[in-house]
Amino acid sequence: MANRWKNTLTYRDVTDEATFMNRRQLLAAASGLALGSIAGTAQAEDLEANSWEDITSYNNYYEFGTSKSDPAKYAHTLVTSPWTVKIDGLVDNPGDYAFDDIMSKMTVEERIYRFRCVEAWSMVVPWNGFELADLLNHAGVQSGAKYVAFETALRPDEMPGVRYPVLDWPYVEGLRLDEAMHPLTMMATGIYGKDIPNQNGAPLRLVVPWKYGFKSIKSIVRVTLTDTQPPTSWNKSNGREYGFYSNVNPEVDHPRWSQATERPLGGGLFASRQPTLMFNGYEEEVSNLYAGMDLRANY
Ligand SMILES: Nc1nc2c(c(=O)[nH]1)N[C@H]1C(S)=C(S)[C@@H](COP(=O)(O)O)O[C@H]1N2
Ligand SMILES: [Mo]
Repeated sequence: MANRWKNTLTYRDVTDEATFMNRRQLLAAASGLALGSIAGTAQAEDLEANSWEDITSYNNYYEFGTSKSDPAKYAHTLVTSPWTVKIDGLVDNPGDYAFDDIMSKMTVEERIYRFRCVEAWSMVVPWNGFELADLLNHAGVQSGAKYVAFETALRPDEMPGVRYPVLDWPYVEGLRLDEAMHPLTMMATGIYGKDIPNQNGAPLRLVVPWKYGFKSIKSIVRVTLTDTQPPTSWNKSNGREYGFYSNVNPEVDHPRWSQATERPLGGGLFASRQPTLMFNGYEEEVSNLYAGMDLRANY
């Protein structure tokens, strides 16, 4: 079923948050379908998205500082246009891809996903973007490729946070090829039908909804297909606490805190915590990727 993951709404249908909600309700009523429609379990619950304000004012983007309010304050200095993504390694068509050219070839759709940070807060985001698989297929993945490595821009003049050695810059991440090709895995370029704000990773960032948020690397300038597992920033920084896989798992605690529950953003100071779901609620879609794997050893 080729279209199972596609939503009928694109960012072009959406002008603002209010219209978005109305369109969504209208279309749901008209089609008799729940329009979280994209991702199986998400659809069943008809997820309620967090507000634009929540999503764009409480961020992790350490290149702009380590407090949650820093990215919204400082990320405006990042120049995101023009933007080029180098795609290299084990691909048929390596090269420097202009962001605008990528966008002209990709199908932008909307995906309402749960997003769970390893720090145990969570939100629901209506992303706009395209499937990473489409971009990788466009570049032509060679048969020897087993992993995909990602790299964030490193621009000291535009990123005040990289003066501090909090992480080994540039921020890097990686996925196994089958994870990268999974239809839930997307490159996000918008939120609520608007261009993705700098603090959320403009002009394009990865979104892997069943993994802890730090896997979803922002402002990507390089995508490399490799045959070996690539290094990842948080694993390099503290390998005991942050593994390569980092699948959301309520049964495997972080060494310093429980992962069994989470604090939904926007609920206010006294909002109750909610239980964290296996693979962040995407178990049905992704558990087959890890069949037979010890998820405690491969944290
Ligand atoms: N380049 C880069 N990407 C990053 C981070 C970062 O510090 N730098 N933080 C990660 C973490 S820990 C999380 S939870 C998410 C936060 O995304 P958001 O700010 O859009 O909610 O981005 C991830 N991607
Ligand atoms: Mo995070």
